[in-house]
Amino acid sequence: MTTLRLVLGDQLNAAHSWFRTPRADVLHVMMEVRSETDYVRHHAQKVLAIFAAMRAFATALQAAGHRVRYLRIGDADNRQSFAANLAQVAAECGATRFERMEADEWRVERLLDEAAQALGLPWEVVGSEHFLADRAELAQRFATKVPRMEFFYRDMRRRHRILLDADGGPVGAAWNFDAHNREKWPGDPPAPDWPWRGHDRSALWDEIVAAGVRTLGAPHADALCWPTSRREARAGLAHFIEHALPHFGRYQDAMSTRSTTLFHSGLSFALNLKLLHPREVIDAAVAAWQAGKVELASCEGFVRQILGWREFVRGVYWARMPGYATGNALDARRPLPAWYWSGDTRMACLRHAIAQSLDTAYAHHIQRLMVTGNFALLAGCDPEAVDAWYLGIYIDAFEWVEMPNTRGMSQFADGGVIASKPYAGAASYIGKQSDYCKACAYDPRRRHGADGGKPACPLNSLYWDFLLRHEARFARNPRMAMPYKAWAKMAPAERAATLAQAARYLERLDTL
Ligand code: FAD
Ligand code: DLZ
Ligand code: SF4
Repeated sequence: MTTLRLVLGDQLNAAHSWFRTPRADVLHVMMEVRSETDYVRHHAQKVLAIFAAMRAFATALQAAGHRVRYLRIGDADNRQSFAANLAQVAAECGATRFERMEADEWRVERLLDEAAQALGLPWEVVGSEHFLADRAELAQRFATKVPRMEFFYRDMRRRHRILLDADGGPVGAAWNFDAHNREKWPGDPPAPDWPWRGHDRSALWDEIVAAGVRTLGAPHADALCWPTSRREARAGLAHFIEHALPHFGRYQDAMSTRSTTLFHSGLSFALNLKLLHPREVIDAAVAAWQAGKVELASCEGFVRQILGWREFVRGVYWARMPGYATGNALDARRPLPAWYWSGDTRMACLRHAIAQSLDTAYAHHIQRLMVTGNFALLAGCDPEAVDAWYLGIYIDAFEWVEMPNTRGMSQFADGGVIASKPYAGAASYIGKQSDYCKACAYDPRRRHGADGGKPACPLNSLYWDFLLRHEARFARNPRMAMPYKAWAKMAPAERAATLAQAARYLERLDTL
């Protein structure tokens, strides 16, 4: 009697009840497969880090006495898909039963159901024992109406008794300290060092290349590297709590050419692979506040991301898939400009955010939302292409979290399920939050023309063009009242010149 248990590349949860006691009648199977490396073009560092983490996890399981069958990407007997390898390994070991954890992606969930049926064995799906909200319950709660994240988050605080006072209200008498979290970073305090360094992955990279996997971006970054074991992830968490969390809240929305990561944690990869549990991350932040090491605004701002946004987008994903994947509420049809794959644009903000993403597989939230996402939104780029770009390029990109953030929050392609208004911004926003505009070939103050100096920042005219294109949808949204009023007050000649400028830029997006 042998039970075959599948462990996916993003299911590296050593604390899962499966791994409590080694069992001679259980064989765990893990596999590096072309079907997963190729369904979208991933960043080289993402493939490297996932495979390295999977290998380290398999080794740790074996050392703890568990039986593991591990298929490497270059193994001659690797049939390069979950279904084909499962059939092969089941036959090899005479499996009498198949078990797997819930997959986080809808696509993988469907194909594993089919694979299990094809095996013809009794089978069971168990939870991944990772998230704080129950997926089925959320899917039901969100099926007809998705609440605003804020209300979901308050509910999560109450349910999990996080940052509550003795009466069950929020500590500090407020649920939200966002108003404290919008500062530009002047360069001081200095951003802390990155906690992870120095993996030589060249041998693994050779294997990946020899197997024919096609990737994007740089395979090795001097600047950043990613945690591939629980030990490294824990060390990174401790480093973040001590060195970055004290300033996290204040500079959460800041962007700078002088620091890639500022005061962000870089923990999304470890969290999404399940090397870290969200509760332990939240508890570490709360403990730092309780010990007086960080202000409440920083602690709450960080907890909100994990207890709020991360769990919320997962709920939206599972409640709304598969339809969510085809949403295009703003009917955006343009291809993504070619420079999204090279960073070769004269717009300093986009050049910096894209070059950094290609180099490190990382950009922090505001870069993703208000630089690369904002441009694609304003220019009306097809959410299909935008999704594929985000899913490929970022180290932490798995569809359950990438898609609601991209299609929903950033591109408004879900028609407002996640965001109550589009995250659209012009140069004034970028200038307020970053030092990008100083080094730009474009003039952030101009809406159109050049007058012998720098040409007008493309975001300025594209911003108004976007608002006008979607006036019927957004003009009555109270959160959008200000810009529409400002447009109404603008002189007719100024409006015409702005829209004409936008049209000229839209005709040559690839050359901006
Ligand atoms: P920190 O700023 O240190 O935040 C702490 C943690 O909070 C993160 O590690 C992450 O787990 C969580 N978190 C923060 N914001 C969000 C959010 N909006 N949704 C879910 N979790 C959040 N996050 C991913 O994990 N994978 C993605 O593929 C992804 N794609 C995104 C695409 C777009 C267009 C946008 C706007 C955001 C996306 N995010 C994604 C959310 C967020 O940008 C990243 O989680 C964050 O930048 C990761 O860096 P960090 O660990 O340093 O985050
Ligand atoms: C993203 C990814 C990649 C690139 N490669 C593998 C792999 O070879 N084997 C594997 O088990 N998982 C991989 N993953 C993660 C999966 O594609 C998938 O995204 C998640 O398991 C579903 O949440
Ligand atoms: Fe970006 Fe415009 Fe500023 Fe240049 S001027 S960095 S394009 S916002």
